[in-house]
Amino acid sequence: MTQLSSGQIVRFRDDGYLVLRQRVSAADCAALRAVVSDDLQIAAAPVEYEADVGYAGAPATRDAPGGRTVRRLRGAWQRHPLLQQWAADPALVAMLGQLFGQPVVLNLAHHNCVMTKHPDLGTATGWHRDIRYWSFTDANLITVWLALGREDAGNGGLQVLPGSHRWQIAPDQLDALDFLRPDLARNQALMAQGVTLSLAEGDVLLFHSSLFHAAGTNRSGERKFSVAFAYRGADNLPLAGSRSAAAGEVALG
Ligand SMILES: O=C(O)CCC(=O)C(=O)O
Repeated sequence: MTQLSSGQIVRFRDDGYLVLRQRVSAADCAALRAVVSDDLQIAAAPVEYEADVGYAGAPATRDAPGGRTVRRLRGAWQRHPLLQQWAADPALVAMLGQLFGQPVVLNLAHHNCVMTKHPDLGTATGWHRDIRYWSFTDANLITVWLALGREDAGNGGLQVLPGSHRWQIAPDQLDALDFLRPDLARNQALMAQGVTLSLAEGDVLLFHSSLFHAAGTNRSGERKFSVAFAYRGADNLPLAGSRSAAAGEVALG
C-alpha cells in the first residue's frame, strides 16, 4: 500500500490519528531493533535519561536509583542509515504528502528519537499535545510512531483522545508541564474518552501534533522500542529563532 484511501484520510482528519497495520516487515523491525539495542547497551550519545524528563514519579537526579535509565535515544536520523531509510521511506512520505496536501519536511528538532521504555523504571507520560513545546506557523504537524514490537496497555503503549486535536483547552486545565490536570473534574470527563491502542511489530501510528495522548508504565518485563519522527508540510515553517528551527530539517519531497 503506497496511498491512503479517502476513508483513511477522513479518519485521520476526524480522529487526529490513524494506525497503519504491518507497514514495516518483521525483518526490517529486527534490523532496527538490533541497531538500537546496540546503542542502548552503551548509551550512545545523545540520550535522554529518566531523570531528565521531569515527569511525575521519575528519579529526581541522574544519580538517584534508576536515574540513568535511557528513556530516549536522540538524534535517530543521525544515528544510523536504517533509521534514515525508515524516516524517508517513499511510501510513508507519499502518505504524509496526502495528509498535508503539500511537500513533506522532516524536522530534526522534535522527536527524532527511539523511545525505549524500561520495564519497572520507565515512567508514565501524562496527557499532552506534542505541539506544546514546538514553534511553527501552525499546529499541523504529524508524529510518525513505528512500533518495533508489541505495544499495548501491558507495556506502556500509547493512549489517545480521539478528536482532541480540535479541542479548545483553557490554560488552567494544564499543569506546569502542559499535561492535562488529572485533578479537575472537567479533565476527568475528557480523559474518560481515552482509547488504548494495540500496536503489533511493524505497525505505524500517525498522529496530529495537537492530539492529546498519554502512556502508562511498562509492566511486561521487556523493553519497549518505538521510533518517533515529526513531519510538517513545506509551508508550515518553524518560527525563526525557536528551538524548532535550530536542529535542521530534511526536505523529503
Ligand atoms: O511512551 C511514552 O511514555 C509517551 C511518549 C510521548 O508521548 C512523547 O514523548 O511525546
